[in-house]
Order: sequence, then C-alpha cells, then structure tokens
Amino acid sequence: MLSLFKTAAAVAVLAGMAIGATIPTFTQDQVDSGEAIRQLGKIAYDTAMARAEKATTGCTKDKVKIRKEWRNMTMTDRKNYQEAIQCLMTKPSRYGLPGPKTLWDDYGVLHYYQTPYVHDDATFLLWHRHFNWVLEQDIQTHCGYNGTFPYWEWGLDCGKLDESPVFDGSEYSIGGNGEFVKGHRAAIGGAKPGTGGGCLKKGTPFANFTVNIGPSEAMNPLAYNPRCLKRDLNDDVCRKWASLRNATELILYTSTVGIFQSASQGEGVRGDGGKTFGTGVHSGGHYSISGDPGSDFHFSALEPGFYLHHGNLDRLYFIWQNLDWEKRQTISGTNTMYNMPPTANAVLTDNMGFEPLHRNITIAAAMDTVGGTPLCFVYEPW
Ligand SMILES: *[C@@H]1O[C@H](CO)[C@@H](O)[C@H](O)[C@H]1NC(C)=O
Ligand SMILES: *[C@@H]1O[C@H](CO)[C@@H](O)[C@H](O)[C@H]1NC(C)=O
Ligand SMILES: *[C@@H]1O[C@H](CO)[C@@H](O)[C@H](O)[C@H]1NC(C)=O
Ligand SMILES: *[C@@H]1O[C@H](CO)[C@@H](O)[C@H](O)[C@H]1NC(C)=O
Ligand SMILES: *[C@@H]1O[C@H](CO)[C@@H](O)[C@H](O)[C@H]1NC(C)=O
Ligand SMILES: [Cu+2]
Repeated sequence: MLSLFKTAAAVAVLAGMAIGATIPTFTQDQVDSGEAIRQLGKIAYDTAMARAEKATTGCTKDKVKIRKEWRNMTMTDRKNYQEAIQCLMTKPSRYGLPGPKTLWDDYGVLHYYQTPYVHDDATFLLWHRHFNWVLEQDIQTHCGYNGTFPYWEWGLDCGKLDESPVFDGSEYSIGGNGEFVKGHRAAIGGAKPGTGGGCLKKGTPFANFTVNIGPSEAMNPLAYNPRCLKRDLNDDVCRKWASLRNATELILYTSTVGIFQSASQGEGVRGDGGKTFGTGVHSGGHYSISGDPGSDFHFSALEPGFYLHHGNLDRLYFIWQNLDWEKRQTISGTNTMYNMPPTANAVLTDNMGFEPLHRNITIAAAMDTVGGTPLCFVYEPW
C-alpha cells in the first residue's frame, strides 16, 4: 500500500512541476524494475543528442561519444578497458612525490587534495563529471583505449553483486570480490556486513594490483604504503540505497540542483512530497563495493570501480538535467565541504582544479556533456 501511495504522489508532484520534458506516468513496478529510469534515460539521451545535432562546431553529432552500461559494452571493450586501467598502473606518476608511483596513483593524489572542495558543495557533481573525463583521456593517450567509456547501474546487480558482470572476476570484469574475512565489519546505516573484506580473489583482474598510498587516517596519507586492494561487496547496502527505485526516485523527487546533490549525498534533505533519501545513492554505490580503498573518502578513486560508480551518478545527473534542460544548468552552494570554512557562493566562472592531470576548467565548462568545452558524450540507457 505504501508503495502505491508513493507512486500516486510522484505523479501528482510531476504534474505540478511543469518540467521541460513530458514525463510518462510510471507504475511502481516500472520504477522498481528499472523500466522507468530506462525511459527517462532515453528522453535525456534524445534531448542531449538534439543539441549536438544543432551544433556546427565543437561537439557535433558525429563526434558524440556514447557511454554505455558495462553489460552493454562489447566483450572486447570490457577487456580492453580493464587492461587500459592496469596499463595506467605501469606509467610513471606526474607528481614527483615519494609516495605515489604511477599515473593511476595520481588519481588518488588529486582526489585527496581536492576532497575538501569537491564534496557536499557546489562542485560535487561537475568536478566528478570532469574527473571521469580526464581518466578517459588518460586511458586513450597513455594506453591506447579508444573504446566505450562505461557506467555501472548498481540496481541491476543489488542482491547478486558477486555475479555482476562488473565484479564476477572474469577477464571481462574489473576483478572479483575480496576473499571472505570473518569478524565484525561495520557497514553504513546499520546494513548487514559485506561478503568479502580481504584482498581480491587470486587470478581475477587487479588481484595483483598494489595500492600505494593512503589510507586517510594514516599519519602521512600520501606516504608510500603498499598493500593489496580489498573489496567487501555488500548486497544489503545496494538494496537499501542504490536500487533502481532509489536511483529513479532521486531523479523524480528533486526539483532543484541543491536538493538533487544533497539527496544524492545523504545530507538529510527532503525532496518533493517529503521524500527522504537515507544515506543517498552516492554512498550507496560506494559502499556496495567497499573495502580498501573503496570505502576511503579520500582514496576511493584508487578503486577501479570508482569510475563506473561515478559514471552512473553522473548519468543520473545527466538524466535529471536533460529532463528540464533550460532550467537545470545552475549550481548551488559554496566551494567548501558543508561550507566549512565558510566561502562565497560558487559562480559558474569559478575554477575547478585538475592539475597536474589535466588543465583546470571552469564550472560552466562541465555543465553540458555535449557542450564541447571539452565534453562531448551522452549516456545510453541500458
Ligand atoms: C582505436 O583502436 C583500434 C583498435 O586498437 C584501432 O584499430 C583504431 O585505429 C583506433 N582508432 C583511433 C581513432 O585511434
Ligand atoms: C597484473 O598481471 C597482469 C598479468 O600478468 C599484467 O599484465 C599486469 O600488468 C599486472 N598488473 C599490475 C598492476 O602489476
Ligand atoms: C531504496 O529502494 C528500496 C527498494 O528497492 C527501498 O526498500 C528503500 O526504502 C529505498 N531507500 C530509500 C532511502 O528510499
Ligand atoms: C588550478 O586549480 C588549482 C586548484 O584550484 C589551483 O591551485 C591552481 O593555481 C590552478 N591553476 C591555474 C593555472 O589556474
Ligand atoms: C543492454 O544489455 C541488456 C542485457 O544484456 C539487453 O537486454 C539490452 O537490450 C541492452 N541494451 C542496449 C541498449 O543495447
Ligand atoms: Cu569524490
């Protein structure tokens, strides 16, 4: 009964919202099965593509790269992507610091430095959008990968993460679960513990990968601290905060970017119709993977799954934006996490920092995935 009530509320709210695109009326079954978000994804895809079709320079239609859900990529692309990430782990770091050794480590360093400025504030969504794009450039430039860039729709796998094509441990995955480790491991929000906890199972991609820096709580987090990559796949977290319903409701019940970004990060805001969001899909996706560095606030960028996870978060934002494109190119908040220390409200001309991985860009430059400054991609629904 509760779920039926929620559907009715969603329809009423949307009818009153005068949103740019015409959104179909969904049943609870369509929301829960993913049919709703698939349809919303198609509307967003068409809306963004229409902009590229009109462009005569920059991001024209023939240049748009189509990002796909992992299972919709060819087997060749899945393997090549996985190998390209491993390849970054063999290229030298650009920082010239003693701890980080590889180009891959650089992603952990940049994310570590930027953490207080790009979470729970105005640039969260757009900084992470561009961070993924920078990785895409690096795997092309340094490792020859010119295939499809992936996202991972968490909700397709909640309840069977071990069997997910992303984490099944095959050469077409980004490695398996960690070895099962007994003992207490707290999960967020009182969820049941995960099913791994140890180093990645031998013989799976990334099982031989060494995490070189971190963790956050270390005396010197950037010091050399080699250890294995650990995972702790957690189906309960996935079901509670990263399900297809959770992702869909984030889009349907948030009418401003301030609420969308806070809701996605579990900041306790309420959405349309009084909707609450728990820990939010951002934590939901991260802690579905968990482990070290997967659950480390600063160093999670050294978990290969980070980019598939943030790809999906960016896709939800892409869908949300394109459902009302004219009105959804604004930002909300300041340039510091929870506005501590207090800073001025961010403006579109503010700089986002990516050096030395890539040149900095303005917030405005990342607003449109087909804006061509430099972004030029869309997310295909699965
Ligand atoms: C992309 O990669 C394929 C396979 O390695 C190669 O044949 C092709 O020339 C590449 N395309 C570009 C534009 O680099
Ligand atoms: C892991 O092992 C594979 C296969 O031997 C190798 O190609 C790859 O470079 C190794 N990766 C790392 C990060 O050492
Ligand atoms: C997430 O979705 C599940 C159903 O898939 C639901 O049980 C749970 O309450 C939702 N969480 C939130 C915070 O809405
Ligand atoms: C790039 O951004 C970083 C971080 O905001 C800043 O420290 C640096 O000065 C910027 N570089 C340029 C060339 O603007
Ligand atoms: C994506 O893959 C799923 C499952 O394999 C398939 O049902 C679906 O048709 C594919 N979607 C696209 C757009 O190729
Ligand atoms: Cu982050």
